[in-house]
Amino acid sequence: MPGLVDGQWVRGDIAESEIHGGAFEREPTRFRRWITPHGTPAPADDTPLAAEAGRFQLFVAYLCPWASRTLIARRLKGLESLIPVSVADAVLGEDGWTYSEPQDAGPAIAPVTRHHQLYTATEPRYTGKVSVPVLWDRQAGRIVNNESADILRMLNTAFDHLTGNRLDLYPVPLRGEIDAWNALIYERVNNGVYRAGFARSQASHETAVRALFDTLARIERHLDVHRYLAGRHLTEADWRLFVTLVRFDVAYHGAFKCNVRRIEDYPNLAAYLRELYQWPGIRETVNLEHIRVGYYTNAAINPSLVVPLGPDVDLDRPHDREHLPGEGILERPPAH
Ligand SMILES: N[C@@H](CCC(=O)N[C@@H](CS)C(=O)NCC(=O)O)C(=O)O
Repeated sequence: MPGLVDGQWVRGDIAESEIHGGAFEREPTRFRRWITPHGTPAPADDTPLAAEAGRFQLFVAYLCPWASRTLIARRLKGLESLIPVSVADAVLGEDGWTYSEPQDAGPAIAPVTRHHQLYTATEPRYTGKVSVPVLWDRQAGRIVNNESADILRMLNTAFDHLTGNRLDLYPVPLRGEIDAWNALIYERVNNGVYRAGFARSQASHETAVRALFDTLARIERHLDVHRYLAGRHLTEADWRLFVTLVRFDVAYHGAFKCNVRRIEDYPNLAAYLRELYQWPGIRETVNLEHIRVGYYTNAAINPSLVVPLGPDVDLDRPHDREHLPGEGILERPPAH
């Protein structure tokens, strides 16, 4: 594991339970409840909850690309004062994700120092992986959802009536393109680096690495003539790609052996990465030190736990992407 078995914490190799025949296969996510603007009149366990300021809390780790995309949505959608956030310590250790400062998680449970406490509070006999991000219901003392793709979608719309923010990361006219990019990028890039890094057989590693670099080459060509993945507008697909790109040279290139090329070696991808990093509010969601330390202290892939000092990356250099037409994030028309 490590993880919970029948509500008890069990130590072990990270990702061990997700290795099958030498290949890494991500465990499906378990808590998938939704928040919508008004919920449902008589909430049962599987019906949507109503959006409310201060009721929900995000638990994240800066290492984690999946958590990172929820932090980005929280920032872009202006939800910082409505959804408090708790950030785990940099290192995923024997106790899983931990919080050296006890985190207030609402009146229903005692302050949390171990991330798995959120899981057992929700389901006392929970068995499975204990992951970030978690979207937590402070009032009920339960996990709402621990699937970052769902959380991203919820934050895009559920709180708009409270914030007045109408930015749309998943606009209807672009959904076909966004879905196609998401499918390709999830499989070969976001999860591709994990399949490369956690592979226990040469063949699984090579398959993942080839698919990863073929896809990066394809995106590099696309970005030569398009400002963003879906063209002129920044969408969810870009932010889902960004979270892997920003970790790539610092962590995946070395720790996950994805070392055919660096992102820095692709002119368009490197410039695009800088543009997204420099987008207002985004660099504050990225902690390169946590990323470097976090990946290299994973004993399953780096038993010495020695953390390299480099590489130096400078994401603040000019991005020079203004020559391509781009209109930023689309706004949803005001509701009538
Ligand atoms: N499906 C989840 C995956 C989250 C995930 O795998 N998080 C990793 C960190 S990047 C984690 O917490 N792993 C804990 C472990 O493997 O024990 C999502 O996208 O939200």
